[in-house]
Amino acid sequence: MIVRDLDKLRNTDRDVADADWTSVRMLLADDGMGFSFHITTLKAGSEHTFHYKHHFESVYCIQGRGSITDLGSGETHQIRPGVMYALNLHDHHTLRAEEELVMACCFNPPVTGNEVHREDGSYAPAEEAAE
Ligand code: 9YT
Repeated sequence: MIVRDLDKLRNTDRDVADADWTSVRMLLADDGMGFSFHITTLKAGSEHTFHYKHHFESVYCIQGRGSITDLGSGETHQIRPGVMYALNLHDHHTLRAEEELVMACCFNPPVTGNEVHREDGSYAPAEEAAE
C-alpha cells in the first residue's frame, strides 16, 4: 500500500511548478499504478491552453471557480467544487481560473515527473518523457 501526505510532498521533487500553476505528483509512473495522480493549484486570474495528445486526463475541482472551453466545439463549462471533466477525446481546451483552483488530476498513461508542456500544449508521450 502507498500512503502519502500532500503536505509532506510540498517543496520536494514531486512538487512541480510552472509560472501560473503548481502540481504535487502524489503518484507517478514509477509507482506502477498505470495512472498518475496530481493535486494541481492554478493561480487566480490565470488562463491555460493544454492539448494532451498522448494522455487521457480527468480533473476534479476541489476548490475555486473557473471555466473550461472545449476549443473543438467552442463550448464553455463552468468549473466549481464537485465538477469533474475528462478529456476522453484528447480535447484541446482552455482552462480559466477566476479564483485559485485546486484540482485533483489523473493521467493515463501516468506522467513520469519529467514532462514540461510543449509548444502545442501537450506532454511528450511516456516513452519520450522517460528518456
Ligand atoms: C488541471 C490542470 O492543470 N491540468 C493539467 C495538468 C497539470 N498542469 C499537471 O499536473 O501537470
